[in-house]
Amino acid sequence: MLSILRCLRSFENLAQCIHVSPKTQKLTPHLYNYFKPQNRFIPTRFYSNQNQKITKNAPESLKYFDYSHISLPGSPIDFSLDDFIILPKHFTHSEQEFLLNQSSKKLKREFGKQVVYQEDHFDGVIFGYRECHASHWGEDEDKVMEIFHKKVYNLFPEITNWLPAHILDLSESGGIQAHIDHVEYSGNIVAGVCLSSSAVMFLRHQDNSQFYFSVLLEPGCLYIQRDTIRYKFTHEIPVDQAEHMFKGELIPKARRISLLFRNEYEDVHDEWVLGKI
Ligand SMILES: O=C(O)CCC(=O)C(=O)O
Repeated sequence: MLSILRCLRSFENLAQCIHVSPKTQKLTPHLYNYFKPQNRFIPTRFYSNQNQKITKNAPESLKYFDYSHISLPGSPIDFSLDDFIILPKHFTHSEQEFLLNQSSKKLKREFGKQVVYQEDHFDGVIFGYRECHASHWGEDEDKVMEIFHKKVYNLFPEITNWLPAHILDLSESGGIQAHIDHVEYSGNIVAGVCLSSSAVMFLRHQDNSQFYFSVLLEPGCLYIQRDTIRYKFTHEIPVDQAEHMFKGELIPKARRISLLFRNEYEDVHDEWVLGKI
């Protein structure tokens, strides 16, 4: 399974799979539900986008977004910034510690006691990392699943078909180059639990890399890429410490563990992505 994900991850390989014609693209009824205010499954106070209704809590969440490169004249308009969501401090300190501990144990069972990072992914997307799928969590499985349900799965009542969680351990010198997760490997949601250190993630429009926004992902946050951002924007975490600038501040880079949650691929996503309907 991992090798499938790996070989499909490269952005170059994806280029021909993710052609979306802005003229023909429409939201399927299924996906459209996410955009209807009454069906939003995350409280609106967490949203931030260009046409947002700012609620009293918005400045707190806006702290984590830098939109200064996203409103250029002539920029593409085939997306919604609502489709990248950050829930800061979503996990308590004890939940973070517990998940970190469980992830380290799982990585140890998978790779042995010695921590050896792979220098680069064979497709050249990830550097200085270890990763594995985690469908089983050993003796504390029930507690892990309880947290996943409470803090991740329950935010998406319509989704029942989750792939196994994926653990990514990036070393201090590691990073992830710009890519879009393979569109036929998983569905329209990619949710990430951030543990142990902060990172700056850049999201660039697939047709114009100068057209981007960045987000500050602090430990304890949950972030969600969905629909237009998941399909039309690449995401990256720079290898180079100097590039971890967020709103003029250098964010120190350290070892970081993330847990990634993806729903299964369905034809309905495919139709939307390929602009068939
Ligand atoms: O670690 C993260 O938050 C991002 C991981 C990622 O880009 C990926 O697994 O495709």
